[in-house]
Amino acid sequence: MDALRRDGKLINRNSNPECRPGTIAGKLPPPYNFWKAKKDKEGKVFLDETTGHGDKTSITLKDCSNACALYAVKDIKPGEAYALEVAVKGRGTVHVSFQKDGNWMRGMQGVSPVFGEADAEGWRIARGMVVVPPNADCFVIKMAPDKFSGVSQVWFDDIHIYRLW
Ligand SMILES: [Ca+2]
Repeated sequence: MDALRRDGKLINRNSNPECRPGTIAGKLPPPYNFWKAKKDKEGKVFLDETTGHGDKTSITLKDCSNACALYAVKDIKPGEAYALEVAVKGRGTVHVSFQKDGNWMRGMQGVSPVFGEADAEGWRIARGMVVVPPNADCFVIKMAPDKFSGVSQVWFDDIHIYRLW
């Protein structure tokens, strides 16, 4: 993927892959969003301006029992393929699910990216490929702590989506 990026053959779809701050301090900047269960009273999802993958900003989830950060990739067509890269620090998970007209497509196979080795600061790169199934018009990247790890905080950064074809 690095070679394709150098050659300019990858078209980045994300307007804010580095998670630069938005206009409201601490809130997730566009195009990011989050979901949190009502019973998850302790959990916090916010922009961390002290930690990042090569910079000082990332999305973090702290003390979350049932929450995830979200990035919806819209205006996609069936048959298109996308490469996905996310830097993850801590025991975080990355999943992709599809939508049609704003509704989740049930029974649709999600995509779980594969993680590389951790760097000196504990960041791992998750990489995956998404092929848009029939009828889907949006896919949503869900970033969350691994529920079974007991981890208290995870970070996500450098969220790249590249159109392959
Ligand atoms: Ca960053």
